[in-house]
Amino acid sequence: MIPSDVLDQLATQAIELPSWAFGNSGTRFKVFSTPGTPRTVEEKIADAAEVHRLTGLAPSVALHIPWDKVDDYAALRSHAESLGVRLGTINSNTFQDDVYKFGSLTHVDEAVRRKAIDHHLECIAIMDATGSQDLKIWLADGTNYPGQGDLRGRQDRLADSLAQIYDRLTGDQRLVLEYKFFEPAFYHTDVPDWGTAYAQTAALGERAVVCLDTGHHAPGTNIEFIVAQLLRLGKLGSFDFNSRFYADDDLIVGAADPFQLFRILYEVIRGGGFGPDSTVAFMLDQCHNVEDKVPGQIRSVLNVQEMTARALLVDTDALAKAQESGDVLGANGILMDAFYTDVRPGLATWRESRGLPADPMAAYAASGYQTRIESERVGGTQAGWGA
Ligand code: AOS
Ligand code: ZN
Ligand code: ZN
Repeated sequence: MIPSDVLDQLATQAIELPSWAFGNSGTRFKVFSTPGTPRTVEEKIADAAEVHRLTGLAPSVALHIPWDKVDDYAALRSHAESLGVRLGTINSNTFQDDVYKFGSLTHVDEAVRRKAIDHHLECIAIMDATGSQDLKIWLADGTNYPGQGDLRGRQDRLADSLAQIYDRLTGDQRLVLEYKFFEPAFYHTDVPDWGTAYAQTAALGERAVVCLDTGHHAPGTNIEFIVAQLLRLGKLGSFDFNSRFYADDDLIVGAADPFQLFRILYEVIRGGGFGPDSTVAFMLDQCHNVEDKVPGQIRSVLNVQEMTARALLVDTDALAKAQESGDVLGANGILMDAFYTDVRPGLATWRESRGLPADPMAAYAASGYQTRIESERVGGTQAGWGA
Protein backbone atom coordinates (compact mmCIF):
# COMPACT_ATOMS: atom_id res chain seq x y z
CA MET A 1 0.00 0.00 0.00
CA ILE A 2 1.30 3.42 -0.94
CA PRO A 3 0.02 6.12 1.48
CA SER A 4 -2.48 8.52 -0.06
CA ASP A 5 -0.34 11.60 0.62
CA VAL A 6 2.43 10.02 -1.46
CA LEU A 7 -0.03 9.25 -4.26
CA ASP A 8 -1.30 12.83 -4.15
CA GLN A 9 2.24 14.08 -4.65
CA LEU A 10 2.87 11.61 -7.45
CA ALA A 11 -0.23 12.89 -9.23
CA THR A 12 1.59 16.18 -9.79
CA GLN A 13 4.56 14.58 -11.55
CA ALA A 14 5.35 15.64 -15.12
CA ILE A 15 8.30 14.45 -17.20
CA GLU A 16 9.10 16.11 -20.51
CA LEU A 17 10.01 13.89 -23.45
CA PRO A 18 12.69 14.84 -25.99
CA SER A 19 11.52 14.83 -29.61
CA TRP A 20 14.86 13.29 -30.61
CA ALA A 21 14.16 10.16 -28.56
CA PHE A 22 11.70 9.14 -31.27
CA GLY A 23 14.12 9.59 -34.17
CA ASN A 24 16.68 7.04 -35.26
CA SER A 25 19.96 7.36 -33.41
CA GLY A 26 23.10 5.38 -32.88
CA THR A 27 26.82 5.66 -32.48
CA ARG A 28 29.62 6.72 -34.81
CA PHE A 29 29.72 3.07 -35.85
CA LYS A 30 26.14 2.61 -36.99
CA VAL A 31 22.74 4.23 -36.90
CA PHE A 32 20.15 1.46 -37.02
CA SER A 33 16.87 2.35 -38.57
CA THR A 34 13.88 1.25 -36.51
CA PRO A 35 10.58 0.49 -38.27
CA GLY A 36 7.91 3.04 -37.42
CA THR A 37 10.33 5.91 -36.84
CA PRO A 38 8.64 9.31 -37.30
CA ARG A 39 9.17 11.10 -40.60
CA THR A 40 8.16 14.51 -39.31
CA VAL A 41 8.12 16.49 -36.09
CA GLU A 42 4.33 16.07 -36.08
CA GLU A 43 4.81 12.29 -35.92
CA LYS A 44 7.38 12.63 -33.12
CA ILE A 45 4.79 14.62 -31.17
CA ALA A 46 2.16 11.95 -31.87
CA ASP A 47 4.47 9.31 -30.40
CA ALA A 48 5.11 11.46 -27.34
CA ALA A 49 1.34 11.89 -26.94
CA GLU A 50 0.97 8.10 -26.98
CA VAL A 51 3.43 7.86 -24.07
CA HIS A 52 1.37 10.43 -22.17
CA ARG A 53 -1.93 8.72 -22.99
CA LEU A 54 -0.73 5.48 -21.45
CA THR A 55 1.14 6.87 -18.44
CA GLY A 56 -0.35 10.28 -17.62
CA LEU A 57 3.24 11.31 -16.93
CA ALA A 58 4.51 13.10 -20.00
CA PRO A 59 2.43 16.17 -20.86
CA SER A 60 5.09 18.01 -22.87
CA VAL A 61 7.66 17.50 -25.63
CA ALA A 62 11.01 19.25 -25.96
CA LEU A 63 12.00 20.45 -29.42
CA HIS A 64 15.42 20.77 -30.96
CA ILE A 65 16.22 23.54 -33.42
CA PRO A 66 16.96 23.03 -36.30
CA TRP A 67 16.03 19.32 -36.19
CA ASP A 68 12.40 20.21 -35.48
CA LYS A 69 12.26 23.40 -37.49
CA VAL A 70 8.87 24.14 -39.11
CA ASP A 71 7.38 27.12 -40.91
CA ASP A 72 4.42 27.53 -38.59
CA TYR A 73 5.05 27.05 -34.87
CA ALA A 74 1.55 28.17 -33.92
CA ALA A 75 0.20 25.32 -36.04
CA LEU A 76 2.65 22.90 -34.43
CA ARG A 77 1.48 24.07 -31.04
CA SER A 78 -2.16 23.43 -32.01
CA HIS A 79 -1.20 20.01 -33.35
CA ALA A 80 0.42 19.11 -30.00
CA GLU A 81 -2.51 20.45 -28.01
CA SER A 82 -4.99 18.53 -30.16
CA LEU A 83 -3.12 15.37 -29.12
CA GLY A 84 -3.20 16.30 -25.44
CA VAL A 85 0.39 17.49 -25.00
CA ARG A 86 2.19 20.82 -25.19
CA LEU A 87 5.48 22.01 -26.60
CA GLY A 88 8.17 22.35 -23.96
CA THR A 89 11.82 23.29 -23.82
CA ILE A 90 13.51 24.60 -26.94
CA ASN A 91 17.01 23.15 -27.36
CA SER A 92 19.49 25.14 -29.39
CA ASN A 93 22.09 23.53 -31.63
CA THR A 94 25.49 25.04 -32.37
CA PHE A 95 27.35 21.78 -32.76
CA GLN A 96 26.62 20.63 -36.29
CA ASP A 97 27.71 23.43 -38.58
CA ASP A 98 31.26 23.54 -39.96
CA VAL A 99 31.50 27.15 -38.88
CA TYR A 100 31.41 26.03 -35.23
CA LYS A 101 34.46 23.80 -35.51
CA PHE A 102 36.38 25.97 -33.03
CA GLY A 103 33.45 27.06 -30.89
CA SER A 104 30.16 28.93 -30.99
CA LEU A 105 29.28 31.27 -28.11
CA THR A 106 32.97 31.24 -27.17
CA HIS A 107 34.38 31.66 -30.69
CA VAL A 108 37.22 34.12 -31.13
CA ASP A 109 35.82 35.27 -34.50
CA GLU A 110 33.11 37.84 -33.84
CA ALA A 111 31.17 36.86 -36.97
CA VAL A 112 30.86 33.24 -35.84
CA ARG A 113 29.98 34.25 -32.31
CA ARG A 114 27.32 36.60 -33.70
CA LYS A 115 25.83 33.77 -35.75
CA ALA A 116 25.65 31.56 -32.65
CA ILE A 117 24.03 34.33 -30.59
CA ASP A 118 21.52 35.00 -33.38
CA HIS A 119 20.62 31.31 -33.48
CA HIS A 120 19.66 31.55 -29.81
CA LEU A 121 17.63 34.71 -30.41
CA GLU A 122 15.79 32.79 -33.14
CA CYS A 123 15.14 30.02 -30.60
CA ILE A 124 13.61 32.57 -28.22
CA ALA A 125 11.37 33.83 -31.01
CA ILE A 126 10.24 30.23 -31.49
CA MET A 127 9.56 30.00 -27.74
CA ASP A 128 7.32 33.05 -28.07
CA ALA A 129 5.27 31.19 -30.69
CA THR A 130 5.22 27.78 -29.01
CA GLY A 131 4.59 29.11 -25.51
CA SER A 132 7.74 27.36 -24.27
CA GLN A 133 9.29 28.54 -21.05
CA ASP A 134 12.83 27.24 -21.28
CA LEU A 135 15.71 27.76 -23.67
CA LYS A 136 18.19 24.99 -23.01
CA ILE A 137 21.75 25.61 -24.06
CA TRP A 138 24.22 22.80 -24.33
CA LEU A 139 27.49 23.77 -25.96
CA ALA A 140 29.98 21.48 -27.63
CA ASP A 141 32.55 24.28 -27.27
CA GLY A 142 35.98 23.25 -26.09
CA THR A 143 39.46 22.33 -27.27
CA ASN A 144 41.39 19.14 -27.85
CA TYR A 145 44.93 20.20 -27.03
CA PRO A 146 46.59 22.30 -24.34
CA GLY A 147 47.37 25.69 -25.81
CA GLN A 148 44.80 25.37 -28.59
CA GLY A 149 42.59 28.07 -27.09
CA ASP A 150 42.72 30.75 -24.45
CA LEU A 151 40.66 29.27 -21.62
CA ARG A 152 40.12 32.61 -19.93
CA GLY A 153 39.20 34.51 -23.10
CA ARG A 154 36.71 31.84 -24.09
CA GLN A 155 35.05 32.08 -20.69
CA ASP A 156 34.78 35.87 -21.02
CA ARG A 157 33.25 35.62 -24.50
CA LEU A 158 30.82 33.00 -23.24
CA ALA A 159 29.67 35.36 -20.49
CA ASP A 160 29.14 38.15 -23.00
CA SER A 161 27.24 35.91 -25.44
CA LEU A 162 25.00 34.52 -22.73
CA ALA A 163 24.25 38.04 -21.49
CA GLN A 164 23.10 39.07 -24.98
CA ILE A 165 20.80 36.03 -25.15
CA TYR A 166 19.53 36.53 -21.60
CA ASP A 167 18.57 40.12 -22.38
CA ARG A 168 16.10 38.92 -24.99
CA LEU A 169 14.05 36.77 -22.55
CA THR A 170 10.62 38.00 -21.56
CA GLY A 171 7.84 36.99 -19.15
CA ASP A 172 8.60 33.75 -17.36
CA GLN A 173 11.12 32.54 -19.95
CA ARG A 174 14.34 31.04 -18.63
CA LEU A 175 17.83 30.37 -19.91
CA VAL A 176 18.92 26.90 -18.80
CA LEU A 177 22.64 26.16 -19.14
CA GLU A 178 23.70 22.51 -19.34
CA TYR A 179 27.18 21.31 -18.39
CA LYS A 180 29.11 18.27 -19.58
CA PHE A 181 32.62 17.28 -18.61
CA PHE A 182 33.86 16.07 -22.00
CA GLU A 183 32.82 15.15 -25.53
CA PRO A 184 33.02 16.20 -28.29
CA ALA A 185 35.99 18.20 -26.96
CA PHE A 186 38.48 16.07 -25.06
CA TYR A 187 41.03 18.39 -23.47
CA HIS A 188 38.77 21.10 -22.12
CA THR A 189 35.09 21.96 -22.38
CA ASP A 190 33.87 25.52 -21.85
CA VAL A 191 30.96 24.51 -19.59
CA PRO A 192 32.33 21.33 -18.02
CA ASP A 193 30.79 21.27 -14.55
CA TRP A 194 28.09 22.58 -12.27
CA GLY A 195 30.43 25.18 -10.82
CA THR A 196 30.99 26.82 -14.20
CA ALA A 197 27.30 26.60 -15.07
CA TYR A 198 26.50 28.12 -11.68
CA ALA A 199 29.04 30.94 -12.07
CA GLN A 200 27.83 31.82 -15.56
CA THR A 201 24.12 31.71 -14.68
CA ALA A 202 24.59 33.54 -11.38
CA ALA A 203 26.23 36.40 -13.28
CA LEU A 204 23.19 36.62 -15.58
CA GLY A 205 20.42 36.78 -13.01
CA GLU A 206 17.39 34.97 -11.68
CA ARG A 207 16.03 33.72 -14.99
CA ALA A 208 19.23 31.82 -15.69
CA VAL A 209 19.48 28.37 -14.14
CA VAL A 210 21.42 25.12 -14.52
CA CYS A 211 20.45 21.89 -16.28
CA LEU A 212 21.84 18.74 -14.70
CA ASP A 213 22.18 15.89 -17.19
CA THR A 214 22.72 12.76 -15.13
CA GLY A 215 25.05 11.32 -17.79
CA HIS A 216 27.44 14.26 -17.76
CA HIS A 217 29.66 13.43 -14.81
CA ALA A 218 32.81 11.44 -14.23
CA PRO A 219 32.30 7.93 -12.83
CA GLY A 220 31.90 7.99 -9.07
CA THR A 221 30.62 11.58 -8.92
CA ASN A 222 28.13 12.10 -6.12
CA ILE A 223 25.36 13.59 -8.27
CA GLU A 224 22.85 13.88 -5.44
CA PHE A 225 25.26 16.22 -3.67
CA ILE A 226 25.27 18.49 -6.72
CA VAL A 227 21.47 18.35 -6.70
CA ALA A 228 21.37 19.36 -3.05
CA GLN A 229 23.84 22.19 -3.60
CA LEU A 230 22.15 23.65 -6.70
CA LEU A 231 18.75 23.52 -4.99
CA ARG A 232 20.22 25.21 -1.95
CA LEU A 233 21.56 27.96 -4.22
CA GLY A 234 18.23 28.28 -6.08
CA LYS A 235 19.88 27.41 -9.39
CA LEU A 236 18.65 23.91 -10.27
CA GLY A 237 16.49 24.58 -13.32
CA SER A 238 16.06 21.18 -14.88
CA PHE A 239 17.17 17.61 -15.27
CA ASP A 240 18.14 15.72 -18.37
CA PHE A 241 17.54 12.19 -17.11
CA ASN A 242 19.29 9.20 -18.62
CA SER A 243 21.61 6.35 -17.60
CA ARG A 244 25.28 5.86 -18.25
CA PHE A 245 27.53 2.87 -17.90
CA TYR A 246 30.63 4.49 -19.43
CA ALA A 247 30.35 7.94 -21.02
CA ASP A 248 27.32 9.99 -22.14
CA ASP A 249 25.44 6.79 -23.01
CA ASP A 250 21.93 8.34 -23.05
CA LEU A 251 20.39 5.00 -22.02
CA ILE A 252 17.06 4.57 -20.27
CA VAL A 253 16.97 6.44 -16.96
CA GLY A 254 17.14 4.10 -13.98
CA ALA A 255 18.39 1.22 -16.10
CA ALA A 256 22.04 1.38 -15.09
CA ASP A 257 21.73 2.42 -11.45
CA PRO A 258 18.23 2.64 -9.96
CA PHE A 259 19.71 3.31 -6.52
CA GLN A 260 21.47 6.42 -7.81
CA LEU A 261 18.20 7.63 -9.33
CA PHE A 262 16.51 7.06 -5.97
CA ARG A 263 19.21 9.03 -4.16
CA ILE A 264 18.93 11.89 -6.64
CA LEU A 265 15.15 12.01 -6.31
CA TYR A 266 15.38 11.90 -2.54
CA GLU A 267 17.55 15.04 -2.60
CA VAL A 268 15.21 16.69 -5.11
CA ILE A 269 12.30 16.18 -2.74
CA ARG A 270 14.38 17.11 0.33
CA GLY A 271 15.40 20.36 -1.33
CA GLY A 272 11.89 21.39 -2.47
CA GLY A 273 12.50 20.53 -6.12
CA PHE A 274 9.41 18.37 -6.49
CA GLY A 275 5.74 19.26 -6.49
CA PRO A 276 3.39 21.84 -8.00
CA ASP A 277 5.31 24.81 -6.60
CA SER A 278 8.70 23.63 -7.78
CA THR A 279 10.45 25.25 -10.71
CA VAL A 280 12.65 22.23 -11.43
CA ALA A 281 11.74 20.73 -14.82
CA PHE A 282 12.08 16.97 -15.24
CA MET A 283 13.11 15.94 -18.75
CA LEU A 284 14.51 12.90 -20.43
CA ASP A 285 17.54 13.19 -22.70
CA GLN A 286 17.82 9.75 -24.21
CA CYS A 287 18.32 7.90 -27.45
CA HIS A 288 16.95 4.47 -28.21
CA ASN A 289 19.51 2.90 -30.51
CA VAL A 290 18.40 -0.73 -30.49
CA GLU A 291 15.06 -0.86 -28.66
CA ASP A 292 11.67 0.39 -29.85
CA LYS A 293 11.37 4.06 -29.07
CA VAL A 294 7.82 4.54 -27.77
CA PRO A 295 8.04 1.69 -25.21
CA GLY A 296 11.57 2.89 -24.40
CA GLN A 297 10.10 6.23 -23.37
CA ILE A 298 7.23 4.56 -21.47
CA ARG A 299 9.74 2.46 -19.52
CA SER A 300 11.76 5.62 -18.77
CA VAL A 301 8.95 7.69 -17.30
CA LEU A 302 7.76 4.71 -15.27
CA ASN A 303 11.27 4.27 -13.87
CA VAL A 304 11.28 7.91 -12.76
CA GLN A 305 7.81 7.53 -11.24
CA GLU A 306 8.76 4.35 -9.36
CA MET A 307 11.90 5.87 -7.87
CA THR A 308 10.04 9.07 -6.99
CA ALA A 309 7.47 6.98 -5.14
CA ARG A 310 10.21 5.20 -3.21
CA ALA A 311 11.92 8.50 -2.40
CA LEU A 312 8.60 9.91 -1.13
CA LEU A 313 8.30 6.87 1.16
CA VAL A 314 11.37 7.83 3.19
CA ASP A 315 10.32 8.37 6.80
CA THR A 316 11.85 11.81 7.04
CA ASP A 317 11.04 12.38 10.73
CA ALA A 318 12.65 9.10 11.74
CA LEU A 319 15.59 9.85 9.47
CA ALA A 320 16.15 13.27 11.02
CA LYS A 321 16.07 11.75 14.51
CA ALA A 322 18.53 9.03 13.56
CA GLN A 323 20.83 11.60 11.95
CA GLU A 324 20.70 13.93 14.94
CA SER A 325 21.41 11.15 17.41
CA GLY A 326 24.37 9.87 15.43
CA ASP A 327 22.64 6.58 14.63
CA VAL A 328 24.61 5.83 11.49
CA LEU A 329 23.19 2.42 10.67
CA GLY A 330 19.69 3.36 11.77
CA ALA A 331 19.70 6.35 9.39
CA ASN A 332 21.06 4.29 6.55
CA GLY A 333 18.47 1.58 7.27
CA ILE A 334 15.59 4.09 7.04
CA LEU A 335 16.74 5.20 3.59
CA MET A 336 17.26 1.62 2.43
CA ASP A 337 13.82 0.53 3.69
CA ALA A 338 12.25 3.04 1.33
CA PHE A 339 14.54 2.10 -1.54
CA TYR A 340 13.77 -1.61 -1.22
CA THR A 341 9.99 -1.10 -1.13
CA ASP A 342 8.38 -2.55 -4.24
CA VAL A 343 5.94 0.16 -5.27
CA ARG A 344 4.93 -1.45 -8.54
CA PRO A 345 1.72 -3.23 -7.40
CA GLY A 346 0.53 -0.11 -5.55
CA LEU A 347 1.21 2.10 -8.55
CA ALA A 348 -0.63 -0.31 -10.87
CA THR A 349 -3.75 -0.18 -8.70
CA TRP A 350 -3.50 3.59 -8.42
CA ARG A 351 -3.14 3.99 -12.19
CA GLU A 352 -6.30 1.99 -12.76
CA SER A 353 -8.17 4.14 -10.27
CA ARG A 354 -7.22 7.14 -12.42
CA GLY A 355 -8.38 5.62 -15.68
CA LEU A 356 -4.89 4.68 -16.82
CA PRO A 357 -3.68 1.19 -17.73
CA ALA A 358 -2.29 -0.72 -14.73
CA ASP A 359 0.64 -1.79 -16.88
CA PRO A 360 1.40 0.83 -19.55
CA MET A 361 4.08 -1.36 -21.18
CA ALA A 362 1.59 -4.20 -21.67
CA ALA A 363 -1.10 -1.77 -22.77
CA TYR A 364 1.22 -0.38 -25.44
CA ALA A 365 2.10 -3.88 -26.68
CA ALA A 366 -1.61 -4.69 -26.93
CA SER A 367 -2.63 -1.36 -28.46
CA GLY A 368 -1.56 -2.06 -32.04
CA TYR A 369 0.16 1.35 -32.18
CA GLN A 370 3.57 -0.12 -32.99
CA THR A 371 2.22 -2.25 -35.83
CA ARG A 372 0.33 0.71 -37.21
CA ILE A 373 3.29 3.10 -37.27
CA GLU A 374 5.53 0.40 -38.73
CA SER A 375 3.18 -0.08 -41.65
CA GLU A 376 2.33 3.61 -42.13
CA ARG A 377 5.74 5.21 -41.80
CA VAL A 378 8.52 4.46 -44.19
CA GLY A 379 11.89 6.24 -44.16
CA GLY A 380 11.85 7.71 -40.67
CA THR A 381 14.24 10.47 -39.77
CA GLN A 382 17.49 10.40 -37.92
CA ALA A 383 17.53 12.15 -34.57
CA GLY A 384 20.50 14.22 -35.59
CA TRP A 385 23.32 12.38 -33.86
CA GLY A 386 25.82 10.24 -35.72
CA ALA A 387 24.93 11.57 -39.14
C1 AOS B 1 24.63 16.58 -25.07
O1 AOS B 1 25.42 15.72 -24.71
C2 AOS B 1 23.55 17.02 -24.26
O2 AOS B 1 23.13 16.01 -23.39
C3 AOS B 1 22.41 17.86 -24.77
O3 AOS B 1 21.34 17.88 -23.89
C4 AOS B 1 21.95 17.66 -26.15
O4 AOS B 1 21.43 18.85 -26.58
C5 AOS B 1 20.91 16.59 -26.30
O5 AOS B 1 21.50 15.35 -26.08
C6 AOS B 1 20.25 16.57 -27.67
O6 AOS B 1 20.96 17.29 -28.56
ZN1 ZN C 1 21.49 16.58 -22.09
ZN1 ZN D 1 24.48 14.41 -23.20
